[in-house]
Amino acid sequence: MIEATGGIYTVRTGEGTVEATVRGRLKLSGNVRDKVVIGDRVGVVEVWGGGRVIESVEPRRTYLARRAAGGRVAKVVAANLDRLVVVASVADPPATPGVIDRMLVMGEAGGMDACVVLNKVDLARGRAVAAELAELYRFAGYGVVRTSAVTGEGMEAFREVIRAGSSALAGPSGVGKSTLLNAIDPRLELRTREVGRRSRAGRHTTVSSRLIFLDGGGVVADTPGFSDVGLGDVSRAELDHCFADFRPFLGGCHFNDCVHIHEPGCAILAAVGAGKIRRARHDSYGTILEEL
Ligand SMILES: Nc1nc2c(ncn2[C@@H]2O[C@H](COP(=O)(O)OP(=O)(O)OP(=O)(O)O)[C@@H](O)[C@H]2O)c(=O)[nH]1
Ligand SMILES: [Mg+2]
Ligand SMILES: [Zn+2]
Repeated sequence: MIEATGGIYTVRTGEGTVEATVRGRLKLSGNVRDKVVIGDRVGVVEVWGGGRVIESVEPRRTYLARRAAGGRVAKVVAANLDRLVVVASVADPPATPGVIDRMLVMGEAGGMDACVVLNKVDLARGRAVAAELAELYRFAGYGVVRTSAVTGEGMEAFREVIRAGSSALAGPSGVGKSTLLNAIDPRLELRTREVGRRSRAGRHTTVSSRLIFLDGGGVVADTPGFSDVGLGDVSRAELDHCFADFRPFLGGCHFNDCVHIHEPGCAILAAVGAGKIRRARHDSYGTILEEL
């Protein structure tokens, strides 16, 4: 399913795209709990009198789940995407590791590959800030691309990331997600913020969800509401697995149920002490753990 607007679902089939509705009870399987989202593999049947109905949803290989601001339950907004591209800007607004880390967790929790794009390196001190952040995330094991949609720096590398398979872009409002996508496929004409204009918090221009098939290859999910980084359905017990740099050390703790905050014999704390895990990453882990 590639687009959902007001109860009408667009589905890609062997013979092109068709529109369908969901009526009655959906046959759900595996990890699919409630509804059909973009990226879902669905079964469509023709019904008497014409028209098509989605009747089943296949288990999801990956999912992107988020929680609305103040909401309690996580909502899956896209399925079966290969990667989450975490976009941050080095200034205007300035990136913070805390925000980047939360989004990386969001990607890891849903089984997606995660990588980091540091945009707006053209701004003052931009290259220095980007170099520091790039070092931090490469050390943690993530791919990092540094870009400027203004000068074109890094755009070829960004295109390479997007060209393979399917991606979702996540990142605070104003970091340049739409601008970056427009730069690699001008046909898209995604709305971007006008210069000098502040976005009003809580307002999103995108109301429908869709998968965009890019000119140069690659598929990108366009989903509303990604300026908010409420984590999805990550459990306390799985949080440590969502930090790529923790994984080599997991299982080495003295206590089986170690949460890696102050337990004796903790392999994660030992790795932090030995400089194998950066303290900033462990700080983010602690902050997120407290919230879950
Ligand atoms: N200096 C500079 N400005 C940029 C760059 N990329 C984007 N911008 C500007 O940043 C502002 C926000 O860009 P958008 O693409 O609308 O940001 P977004 O991430 O899509 O924001 P939301 O849709 O609100 O989530 C716009 O004014 C862009 O022109 C860049 O590389 N350098
Ligand atoms: Mg945008
Ligand atoms: Zn531990």
